[in-house]
Amino acid sequence: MRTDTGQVFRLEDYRPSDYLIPQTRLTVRLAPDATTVVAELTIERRPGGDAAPPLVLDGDGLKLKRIELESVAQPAHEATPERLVLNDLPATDRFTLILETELDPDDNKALMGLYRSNGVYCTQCEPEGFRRITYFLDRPDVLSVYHVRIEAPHAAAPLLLSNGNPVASGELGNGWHFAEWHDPHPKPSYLFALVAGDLGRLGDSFTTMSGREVELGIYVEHGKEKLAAYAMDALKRSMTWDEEVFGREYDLDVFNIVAVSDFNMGAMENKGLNIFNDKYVLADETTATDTDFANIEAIIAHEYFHNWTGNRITCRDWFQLCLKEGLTVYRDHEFSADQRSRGVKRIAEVRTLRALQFPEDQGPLAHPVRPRRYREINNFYTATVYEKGSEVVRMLRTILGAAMFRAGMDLYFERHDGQACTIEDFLKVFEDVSGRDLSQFGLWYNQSGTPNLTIKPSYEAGTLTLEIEQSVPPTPSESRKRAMHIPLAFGLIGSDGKELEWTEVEGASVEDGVIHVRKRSHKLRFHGVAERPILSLNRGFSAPITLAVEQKPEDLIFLAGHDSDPFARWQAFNTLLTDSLISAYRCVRGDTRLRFPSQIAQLAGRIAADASLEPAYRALAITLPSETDIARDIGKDIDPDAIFVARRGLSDFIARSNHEPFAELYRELRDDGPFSPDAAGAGRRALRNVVLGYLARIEGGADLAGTQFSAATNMTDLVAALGTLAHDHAGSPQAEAALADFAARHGAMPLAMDKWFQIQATAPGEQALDTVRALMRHPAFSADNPNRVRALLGTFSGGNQTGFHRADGAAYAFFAEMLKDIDQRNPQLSARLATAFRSWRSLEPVRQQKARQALASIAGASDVSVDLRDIVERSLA
Ligand code: 0A1
Ligand code: ZN
Repeated sequence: MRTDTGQVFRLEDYRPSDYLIPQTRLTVRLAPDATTVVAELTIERRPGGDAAPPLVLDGDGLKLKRIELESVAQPAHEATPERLVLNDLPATDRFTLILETELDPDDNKALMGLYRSNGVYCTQCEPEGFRRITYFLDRPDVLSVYHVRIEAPHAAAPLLLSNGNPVASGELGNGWHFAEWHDPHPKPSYLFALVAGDLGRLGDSFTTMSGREVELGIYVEHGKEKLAAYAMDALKRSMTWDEEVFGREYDLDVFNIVAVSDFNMGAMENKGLNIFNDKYVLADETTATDTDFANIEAIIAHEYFHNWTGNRITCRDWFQLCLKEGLTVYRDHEFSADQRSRGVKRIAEVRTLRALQFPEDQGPLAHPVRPRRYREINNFYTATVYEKGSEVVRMLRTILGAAMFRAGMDLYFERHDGQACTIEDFLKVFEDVSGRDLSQFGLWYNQSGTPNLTIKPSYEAGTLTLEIEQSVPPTPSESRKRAMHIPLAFGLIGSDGKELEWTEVEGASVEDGVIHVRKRSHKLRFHGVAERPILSLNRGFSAPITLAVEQKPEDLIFLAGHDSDPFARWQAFNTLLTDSLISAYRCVRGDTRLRFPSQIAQLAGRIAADASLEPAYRALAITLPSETDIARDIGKDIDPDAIFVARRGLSDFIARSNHEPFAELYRELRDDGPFSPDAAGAGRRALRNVVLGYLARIEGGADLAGTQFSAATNMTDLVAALGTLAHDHAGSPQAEAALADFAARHGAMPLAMDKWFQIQATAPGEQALDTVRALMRHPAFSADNPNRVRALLGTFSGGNQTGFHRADGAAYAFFAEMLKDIDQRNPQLSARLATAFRSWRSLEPVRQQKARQALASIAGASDVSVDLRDIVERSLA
């Protein structure tokens, strides 16, 4: 484990490497605890570089067994596990360096570099894992053509895969065999991959737009091939979509995906050989929920889309991570929107952004979409880089319009194919095609914090005035902010629900339904507006900001029923719900009786039953803001127990007020037909299960959920029923029976058991801590497997407000101990889990104090990884 060296990396310190490695030949001889890697590197001096600089290659925990420089064995060198330095280099511009290293894949629990998962050898090299395999210029701007030879015993590893196209294979005697792969596309080391093992295969093929045949393979544990069918279908749809929407064709003869069960993230876009967390490949209706299906579709697409945005055009340095990630998330969002319902997808995206990115931007871990400094790059695979990064690309499209955006993307691919680029390169193509100056817009990449717009409307004699003030709150190391370019999509709605026109506008540029806010304050005047309009603002969530507008409840109710923009319509009702939850919270804290406006319950009932709306939309609309959403909107001095009481109060109120119609709807939505994971089927199940959640709060609810649990023929309905029982009827005979039954049925399927862990870890109340402690001893749990750890500890800390934030601080102390333990083996995992503390300063004082103590206990420990220390120290700063 690497502990802190105190080193900070800064964007302004970037300089190109002195050397290049145009060719890399690897021979990997696999053995569980003694794999040898022979790297034959063709090294060149960078043209125009310094005279004779030393060659300094990166390593991480490496053991050098042999070194040869231009056929000279043992040339003068200095090798440590972290570095290989050669001072005396041949005078020629190009020379060959041969290095042999020895690795212990079985001992690799950090899951970076070469490791074994369930007996399968696999690699993870992004961002800096290649240096755990061989010494290299392990940085994304060093592109190399790879030729890889893998040797392994046939019995243990009949399958030998790497990047590119297969070029040779054969037997070696003694039961060993080999395969060779050649990837003609120069790539950075982080995209290298190797897989070897005994796996089943689901095969297919795809004919590209220019008529080339591509062989597709998805590799999974034997016997699970059928569970990869949905992923394969999603892959083919992604390939077609990228051709149709972005004109991008696949560029190798094969495209392989391998599912492994131990993986730190979702998946990895290695060239021609994507490696996936099996959670995002394996699915059928009995093992996966509708959310799982949607995630699989999105992540398969995301990794595939990286082939152009990430692989063909990569990042110059890791500060530019958003160049590939934000853009690729934008592309996968658009793909899912086209495959499913655009309006519903947008609402779901915004909910995720608010749940994950807003707290980051509003807390101690805030950083710009393109950070300027880091201690540990692994800690910057964040919602800000990914999700806000995607929002920035979306705003660019809003500002330029669809056609200009596409022209810019075309130029990007044409101009930068084969290069390692920066955000400046990306913005420049759009400036060049449009002739616009995007320098103010570029602040979205460089300035952290969630901008806020305060809007004061007034109407008089045909003129609507909007006074708009923008502010960006101070964030760590950025106290003063500049005014941003915020594209605010809007509509003016008349009393008949139709859009109102205006004759003239002054005070800011307004184009195609978008106000371009560029200054700290604007006074906009719309003339010729026939009546006082109802304002629909930030339509489609055109900018990732917070809005403060005083809107009357009647206006919100009107918008919730009439806005033609599905996001704004959803937002209107969500604002009503949030407002009444916050008032209820204040009542709980002030010890006064809870009261809810009856209009809210009526409106919920009306939306739920409105057959003109998609079921998936209705489900989202009547889902109450989560406890974390409410906490975020309250902002400070948070008491999670009071939030829980308030939320439960509103839920009960809506349920009681709509008992009959909800029961009727629940019956109507029963799905008797064959299962389909498509958006329509998923939408119906979503609505029915939200309604179940309400009905479960009324008398007979446990029986209703118990009946659904017994009758369920798919995982979505099964976990919805189990969740309802375990959360709303904890300890009841129905809940106990269902939990036992689920474990008996799914005990052998770890991904299904994750749902069982998750549900119990998120059961509200203080006792959850004891439950989690006990479940850590369950045979299906493993503290080394990231999926298990996230299912139990991740959902407990991130999804159980009353359990994790119990007032005595016991859960914080427990969690800190768990983090220190996990950190010994997997620093990336411990660091990511530790972000659960990121909003600790917004808690009420007693909990704040306990959370600080827990963080301090980690900071004070001596053997903490650089990853975990970085998160903890930034959280405490
Ligand atoms: N590039 C991947 C994300 C990823 C990052 C790091 C990993 O290992 C620690 C794995 C995957 C993506 O965006 O999908
Ligand atoms: Zn990605």
